[in-house]
Amino acid sequence: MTTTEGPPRAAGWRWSAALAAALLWLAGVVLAAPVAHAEDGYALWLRYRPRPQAQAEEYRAAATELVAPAATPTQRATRAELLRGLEGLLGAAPVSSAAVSRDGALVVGTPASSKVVAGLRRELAGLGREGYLIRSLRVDGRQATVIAANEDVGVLYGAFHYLRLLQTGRPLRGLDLREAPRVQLRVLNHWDNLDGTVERGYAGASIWDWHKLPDWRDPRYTDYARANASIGINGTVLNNVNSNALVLTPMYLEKVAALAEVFRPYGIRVYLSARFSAPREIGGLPTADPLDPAVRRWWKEKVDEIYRHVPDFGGFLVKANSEGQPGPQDYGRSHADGANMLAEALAPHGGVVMWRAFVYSDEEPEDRAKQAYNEFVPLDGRFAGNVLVQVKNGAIDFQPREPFHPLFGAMPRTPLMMEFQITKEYLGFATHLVYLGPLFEETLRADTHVRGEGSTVAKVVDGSLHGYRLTGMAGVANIGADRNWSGSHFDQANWYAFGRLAWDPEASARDIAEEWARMTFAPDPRVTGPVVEMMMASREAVVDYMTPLGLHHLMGRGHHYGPGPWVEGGPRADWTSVYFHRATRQGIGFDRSTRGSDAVSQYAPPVARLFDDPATTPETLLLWFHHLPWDYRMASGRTLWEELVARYDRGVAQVRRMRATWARLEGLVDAERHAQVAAFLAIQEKEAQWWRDASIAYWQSINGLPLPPGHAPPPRPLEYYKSLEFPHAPGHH
Ligand code: BDP
Repeated sequence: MTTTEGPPRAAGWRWSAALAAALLWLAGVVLAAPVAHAEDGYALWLRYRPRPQAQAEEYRAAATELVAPAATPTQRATRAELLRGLEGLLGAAPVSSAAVSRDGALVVGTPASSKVVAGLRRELAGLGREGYLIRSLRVDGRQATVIAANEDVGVLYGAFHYLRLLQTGRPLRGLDLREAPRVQLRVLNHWDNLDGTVERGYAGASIWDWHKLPDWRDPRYTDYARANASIGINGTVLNNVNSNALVLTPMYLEKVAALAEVFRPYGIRVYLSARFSAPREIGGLPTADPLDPAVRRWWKEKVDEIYRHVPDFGGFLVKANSEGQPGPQDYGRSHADGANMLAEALAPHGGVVMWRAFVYSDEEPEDRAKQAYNEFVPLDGRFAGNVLVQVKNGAIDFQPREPFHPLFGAMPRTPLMMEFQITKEYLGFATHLVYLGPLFEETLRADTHVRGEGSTVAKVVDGSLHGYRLTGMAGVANIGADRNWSGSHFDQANWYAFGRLAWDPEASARDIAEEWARMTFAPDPRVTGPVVEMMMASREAVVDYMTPLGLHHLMGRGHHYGPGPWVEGGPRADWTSVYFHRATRQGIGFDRSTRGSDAVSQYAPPVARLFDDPATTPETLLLWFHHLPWDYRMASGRTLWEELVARYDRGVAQVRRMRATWARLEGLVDAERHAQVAAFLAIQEKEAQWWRDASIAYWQSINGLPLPPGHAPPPRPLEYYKSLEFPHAPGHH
């Protein structure tokens, strides 16, 4: 029996062993599957997913207990964030303790809230309200990590930095970090309307549910505040610059107060866009003249009323005498008169005015790029001490590429604030993967030369060049009610990069991308390597397929979706594409040299000289500053026309490469986010091709030139591209 039964038994054993092995393998696959959670993007870069076993153990040993005060709302928010983060990352939260009792204590606080930190008072000097230090040291003979700051909000920022170290897989030993923001006001500008729509918003409706406020405080507001605090953003303008005076009425002020209360523990102040004509619209006055005593009194009382609702109200953002908005010029007064009136009302409460320099007049025959400078430079030194002038990064309007705005460096006696646009109005909306870090960095590192070499825009903005008392940076938000906040997973990186650069305008866009990718996906080089490469190449790609070689403002009329280089006519010349590209049978480009509109002379002489000569103008800005013949010889040896075509094709090819790179990440990135990014990249490729084809078809209709060999002709006639209409494109109301 044994002998006869032997083999089958053995076979049976082998069979079940194989089955068991297969089951084990399957179980392994299932257990090792990267995510059981829904990865819908809601968590942003604060995902706090478990670290691999070995690292989690190392981290746990460095955070065995938490010694953290919980007496104030900010202290409680800090403590809650640390517990939430550590629990997520390490699988278990550290024990809470009133004092250091074991090795691996994490001690957080200010000199007022922590005895340990009180001992660090001297080291905290110079860090201000918001700075912090993170240090490994010994406390009562125990090994500890201390997050210390002068004020609670600094500790909160330090806690987020500490969590970032864990999220990005950095070591926790021998820490000695010291950080303080280089810019004071780091502010989001929401272009949100009271009816719930968002001007230039591509992430759904407004996150502010005005109708249900103040009684319903959506928990999302707290997550919004957490996300902002995690990157150092300390202010938010709730409503559109094209503003509605109703936001200043008591009913809305109660709603504003409710939001301010949610944000306060996170160090975020609330600001409002003020409509200049509010005294007439909601105040019953016959005028809004800033020099009229009744108008001044009205604003003073209004501001006092706002501060009764919101004691730490930040101040006003104002778009005046721009694109039809009311302003002081309606009464023959200057921008300084208007700003100073509001500043006077805000000053006793510590509020500021952020007065926008985005002005240009439809009656003005002058090059639109020159108008803000012409308007504001003569006012330098005439603004009250609590006014900042907020200047867009470039002189036209948030294009894929613009030279830095000539106002930077030109108003040494007026704090100039940077305004970037995070929402991608002119860069493909939410579906195009375009990382804006390189665009922001390019502007901030540009050298104005106003005080010799090294007078970068960053040094203007952080106040170090001219000794500004106030400093600020604003970002037009890309946040909406979409589950993933920004309309696409990768657009979250632009919110992130804005915050990090506002904190440190000299930070590197690549480092920020790396940090974001580690937190948002995983600190795994197989993922972050390709992701960062995609991100870093993406901005140049969009420039190439939309507006290469310094071309600008060629997007569809009004909504700015898709190509529209043929746009002409209508209410005003400087809202058309032909105004900006000036293409003829002979040549293309806007002559802003000394022989043309002379916009170059608004820059400091070394920069002006560079931009005045096509031979020394960077090719990336060539057609911004020069009108050149189609056969102009480029550095590559190609003619301008050949180069233009090559750039369009290079842009499309880059998007194809991004798609291929992303496809290879399947399985390394959770399926949910992978699928959406893949689908969006397919849209981007289709639209990049559309941009290229439509643009080339149009230029050929003007210059009559054949395509250089090796470049495919547009598949459709120009008339087809011109016939496309998008009456309900998002963001345009
Ligand atoms: C442009 C937008 C417009 C804004 C304006 C502004 O197209 O919707 O109102 O800028 O910044 O980019 O005021």
